[in-house]
Amino acid sequence: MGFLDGKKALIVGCASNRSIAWGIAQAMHREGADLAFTYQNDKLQGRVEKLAGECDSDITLPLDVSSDEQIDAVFEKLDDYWDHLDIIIHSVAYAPREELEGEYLDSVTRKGFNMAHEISSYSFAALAKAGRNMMQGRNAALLTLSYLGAERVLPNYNVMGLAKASLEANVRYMAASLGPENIRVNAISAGPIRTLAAAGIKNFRSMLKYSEQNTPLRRNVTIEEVGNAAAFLCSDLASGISGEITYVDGGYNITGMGSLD
Ligand code: 0WE
Repeated sequence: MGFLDGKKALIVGCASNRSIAWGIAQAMHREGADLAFTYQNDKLQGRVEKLAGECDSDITLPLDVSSDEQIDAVFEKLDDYWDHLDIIIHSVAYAPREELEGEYLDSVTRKGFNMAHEISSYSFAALAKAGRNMMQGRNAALLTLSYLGAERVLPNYNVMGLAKASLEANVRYMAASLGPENIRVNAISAGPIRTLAAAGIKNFRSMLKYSEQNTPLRRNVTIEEVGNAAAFLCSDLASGISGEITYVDGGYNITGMGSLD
């Protein structure tokens, strides 16, 4: 008996076995959910198929969230496998790499701003709009991933901070829209984790070290820990929680100065 027995979940944003979405998929599979995965492009298809297989899933669908046609197609295809949907995981973000370093005003551009907001925030609402019909009458739940840079200024996070601020507001507006249909919407604000998305980000190693030293738990969090919190938030155990941003960051967000040790 798992706490997600009988639930059907669509996982968007799994790119490798280091993805936060993969930690979420594993926790949900362990708790009894049936899973479907999307892959961003042909290059990732094989890898995602293999990961899906490890979760006893043979549903993998192509999805670039910048395309409304592809978003609609995902739910049309999903409808061939499942007659309803209980959970959508959105674990997707993008800003041009050059805009994730240097001083904010030097690096931000109109194009980078628009792309960051479209891929990292609007796509969550787009998935909700397209998946809404399949989620009726099910105690469904949507979950996205945010970061502290939404609320505080962090070096190099730059335009992604604005996009995550938009995403967090999106969580609240979507929760208000979908609440009357008993669909809940939440986010997890995770601490920094070494994933593909983090690879190549300037000074990421120093950031991990800094957060390890200055976090109340004195360590970084794992995709397994984010996965467990995500599984809870999307389960009926969290039936009273909607519109919320839950920190899975070892307590880092509560600190004012960190550690002097
Ligand atoms: O939200 C993120 C990163 C998302 C991300 C990553 C990339 C890398 C590749 C968005 N766009 C891109 N574009 C690329 O071309 N995180 C929470 C991880 C992260 O990214 C940072 C961080 C942290 C933490 C960037 C600068 C500073 C800190």
